Amino acid sequence: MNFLKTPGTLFAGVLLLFHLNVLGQEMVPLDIDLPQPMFIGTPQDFDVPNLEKPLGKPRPSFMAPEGTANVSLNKYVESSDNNPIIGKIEVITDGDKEAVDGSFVELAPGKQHITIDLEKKHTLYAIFLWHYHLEARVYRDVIVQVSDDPDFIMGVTTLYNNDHDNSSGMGVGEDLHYVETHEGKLIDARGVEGRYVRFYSNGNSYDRVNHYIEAAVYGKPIP
Ligand SMILES: [Ca+2]
Ligand SMILES: [Ca+2]
Repeated sequence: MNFLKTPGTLFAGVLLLFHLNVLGQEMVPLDIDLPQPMFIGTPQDFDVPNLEKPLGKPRPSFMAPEGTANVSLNKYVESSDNNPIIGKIEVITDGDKEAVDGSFVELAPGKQHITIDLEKKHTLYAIFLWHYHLEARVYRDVIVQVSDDPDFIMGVTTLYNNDHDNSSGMGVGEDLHYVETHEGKLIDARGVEGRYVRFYSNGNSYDRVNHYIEAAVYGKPIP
């Protein structure tokens, strides 16, 4: 019997490769609870360059090492706007991702940032981000960084940057603009290590203010 011609054996082999990464850690699907969708479909009629095409189906599960968890839940968040227009900074890590009144914080117009303190250094695998999904919007200059420095001067890794024209002055980003949906934005954290995660934005396709419903950082503490 020829092994390679047995579909079952081939399938098992592919599955095994899929579940083991190069370090031999078992990889498992990172399934997260999604909030209620507030609109159907993903409109694309935005006057925004480099806009990501909608997938047209639910996002596939993200694979992460076994034991990866939401390490930002209820962690302290600092903001460049200490006196939000609407809501409280704490909603960003309270676990509630629904797009309803009271579940979001609205920050001042222009470039603003928030920083989550994970309290210790972690290995990070994925970040899920919901700015606002009550209606379809595109947030501008979304930049996500990780560092051990609370001031983000030393040792900064940029995981995402869609500021294609450098209007936020942090360097040109090659990542795509995207329409906010209930699925949130998934950012691959690529196993980067750090204690602080910072998120920038610079207004959105509807107005100049900035919103956050939830930011969930998935990783493992470094022993
Ligand atoms: Ca929340
Ligand atoms: Ca820009």
